[in-house]
Amino acid sequence: MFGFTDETTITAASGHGGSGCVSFRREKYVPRGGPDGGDGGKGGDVVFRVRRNLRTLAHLASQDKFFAENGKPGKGRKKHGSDGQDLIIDVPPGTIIRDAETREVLKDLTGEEEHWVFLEGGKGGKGNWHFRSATRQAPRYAQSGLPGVQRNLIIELRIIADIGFVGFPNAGKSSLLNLLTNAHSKVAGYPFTTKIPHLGVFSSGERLITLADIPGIIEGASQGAGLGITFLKHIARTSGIAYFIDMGDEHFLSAYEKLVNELRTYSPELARKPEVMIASKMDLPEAPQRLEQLQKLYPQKEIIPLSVFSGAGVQQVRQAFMRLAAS
Ligand SMILES: Nc1nc2c(ncn2[C@@H]2O[C@H](COP(=O)(O)OP(=O)(O)OP(=O)(O)O)[C@@H](O)[C@H]2O)c(=O)[nH]1
Ligand SMILES: [Mg+2]
Repeated sequence: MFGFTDETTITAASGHGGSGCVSFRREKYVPRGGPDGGDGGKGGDVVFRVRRNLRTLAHLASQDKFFAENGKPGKGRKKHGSDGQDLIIDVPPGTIIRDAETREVLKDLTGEEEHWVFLEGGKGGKGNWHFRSATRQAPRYAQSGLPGVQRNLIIELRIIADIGFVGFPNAGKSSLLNLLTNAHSKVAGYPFTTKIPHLGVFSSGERLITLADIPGIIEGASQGAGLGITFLKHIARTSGIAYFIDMGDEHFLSAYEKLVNELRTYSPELARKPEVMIASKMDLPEAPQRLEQLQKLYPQKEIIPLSVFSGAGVQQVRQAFMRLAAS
């Protein structure tokens, strides 16, 4: 999907335990030595590890089997077989692990550097020397290792950001993201320039504020029009929404209502989030008079006039984002 992988299906399995060994001591001058078969090693675990520097699941898309190593069998002279290596799957923050059949959420990995042991490897079997007794001095028996566990999983990414950008295509979302943050989201004077979500971060004192720029939304997006609603899930976990109203667009008065409607159809909760309206491209000649009309229509709403070109309003936008992020 446009080079942005936000869902992939995998099979994960922990390693089997190595089997215990049946062996007897063989030494010169000791013709019938006692049992000395060592234990099998433990199978490797399957571990999920959250990595901050990852932003997508693309690194998992080309592989569908993630199997940890099996434990090695025990050896003579009571030697343990070595444990199987763990299999570590790195994922970005915001990754949700689901059962592939039921879609049940098994884990929501939101934390940074979180380390979650998902499937434990099978225990190694005991070697035959454990089974010696007064009545049985030469046990020809050892335990086999316990099997590992296999699961089919859906790995899903729902980006975690403070503010989600919502607007029609071409409204100036990416331009603002690039201005406020270190991001390089492509900007161009045609619709649907942005095809995949982009994240950017700016700092306000101690706090880092993450902005999510998603592809433009059009009327009917919730029914699949344009790039559809595939990307709305990436702003589901934000503190607030910034609605961009393009003051160069003659339909500026109906834009907000249409955008909220699409969000509401997708998720009522999303449409109820704390919000700010950004009147973009205020440097255009027709903009000041249009802004008055917009303010008249929504007297109770906070509308911030912004021009990325002149820099007017940038400070107010930044402050509004900080406030929303804290809400
Ligand atoms: N006059 C004016 N034009 C602007 C301003 N901000 C952005 N633009 C222009 O508007 C066009 C679209 O900008 P983008 O930032 O790509 O818009 P977008 O909302 O990210 O668009 P999509 O990715 O297609 O949804 C570009 O030609 C920008 O140069 C502004 O403050 N004033
Ligand atoms: Mg864009």
